Amino acid sequence: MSRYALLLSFLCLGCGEAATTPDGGGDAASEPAWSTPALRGPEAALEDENPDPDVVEVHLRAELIEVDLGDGTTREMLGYNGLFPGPVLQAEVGDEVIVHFENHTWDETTVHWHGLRISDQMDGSPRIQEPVAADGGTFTYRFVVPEAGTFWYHPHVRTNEQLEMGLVGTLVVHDRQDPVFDAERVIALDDILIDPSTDEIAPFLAFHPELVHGRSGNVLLTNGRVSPGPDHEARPGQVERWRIVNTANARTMSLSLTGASMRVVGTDAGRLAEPFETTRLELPVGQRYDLEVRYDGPGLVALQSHVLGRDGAGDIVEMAVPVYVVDVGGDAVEPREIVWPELPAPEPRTIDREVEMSFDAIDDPELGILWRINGEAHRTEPLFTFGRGETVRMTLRNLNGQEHPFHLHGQFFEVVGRPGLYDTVLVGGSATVEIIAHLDNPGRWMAHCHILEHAELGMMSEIVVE
Ligand SMILES: [Cu+2]
Repeated sequence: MSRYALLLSFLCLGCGEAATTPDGGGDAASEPAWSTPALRGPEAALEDENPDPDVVEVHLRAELIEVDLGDGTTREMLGYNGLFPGPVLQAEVGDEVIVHFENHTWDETTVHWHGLRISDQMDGSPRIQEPVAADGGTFTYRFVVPEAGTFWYHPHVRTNEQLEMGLVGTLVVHDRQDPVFDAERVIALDDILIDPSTDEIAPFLAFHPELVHGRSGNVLLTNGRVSPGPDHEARPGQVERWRIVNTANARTMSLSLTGASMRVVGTDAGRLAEPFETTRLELPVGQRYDLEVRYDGPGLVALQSHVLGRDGAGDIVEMAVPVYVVDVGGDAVEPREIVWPELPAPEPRTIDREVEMSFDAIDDPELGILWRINGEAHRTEPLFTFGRGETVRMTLRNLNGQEHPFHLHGQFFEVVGRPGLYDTVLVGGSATVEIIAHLDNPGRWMAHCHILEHAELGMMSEIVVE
């Protein structure tokens, strides 16, 4: 099936069904008492079992679950603690987090804490951690969360399958210094590929386009549900913080907001020193943005995803599909300024070393399509070894036309020409992107494409920070 046919069927799925999407949060009694208002988003119901205020201790269980994506069909998927997406794990900067993980699926797995600069022993890399055995294996993850921001968690074994099947969750690290908003919302954007002939999740790596472009779903999901209606509410004058995560296998989300003004206040590594306004956000898989959304007046506010589809005349056009809708109404509240505390100026860094990574593919006569970094697929030896604290300019060269969201575990980097720090950056087709990595966290760190099919087919490497 062509990409456009897939999108067409997604559009039909999205508009034909009357989806009801519960707001996840909102029940004040079930939510932890954070300094910020209760988080509204996918099932913010992960109970902290430890009375120590500086320790967050939880149980996380990967298991087979029945899921209604909001299209009226129940499918067998995987979930954490019975949920797809999994529960929001919340902590504060400096907290110790203890996760008692149990694997009740049929496949071995790990949990990777995407974006956290923690020990490589706790990073979920199957090159370091023996994967947790199927059918009852356990592992305790234990780490201190070093900085505030919007992060997420997912497996790192057969990730293209396990994540698409439902093993994904978000992780919010709060900072008590941050201003208080009228609400915080976690918005996890995803897509899923449903085989129209079976109405089940389509087989993996079975079709050529999936090997080449990664797996593009035919159903857009927001917090695990299709086509959410205006089932979130707010009042004119209110200001909210939206934490947006792209958890798809491959699809870069192109986003806009109608009915309200937004400014970007945070990137992968947490808040920005200088927030900026924009009308369109490109959000590759793996990456996050924090938005400050201000409701200037009553009406519907919609976060829209721009996708290609066919119009009534059969022409391919870009369509803006609402993926998160807030109904703003009722009495207006007094407009107010959101004041962020001053961020300390970052230490100036000088570049210690320059390296290059090139991305390409070959069609191997025996193995088929292989995606490569510096001419090698499935590299097992470290690509580079650096000293702790080094600042390294990495030139990421894409030698083919398909895009690659490059992700480096355990570190943050600057993207030249852009504000903020990141752990994931989109390298467009035949494009070159320069990043300046701050290699402050020692360990062996995976460096790979976050299009999960590309990673599975070889675009996976490792660097060492001594
Ligand atoms: Cu890629």
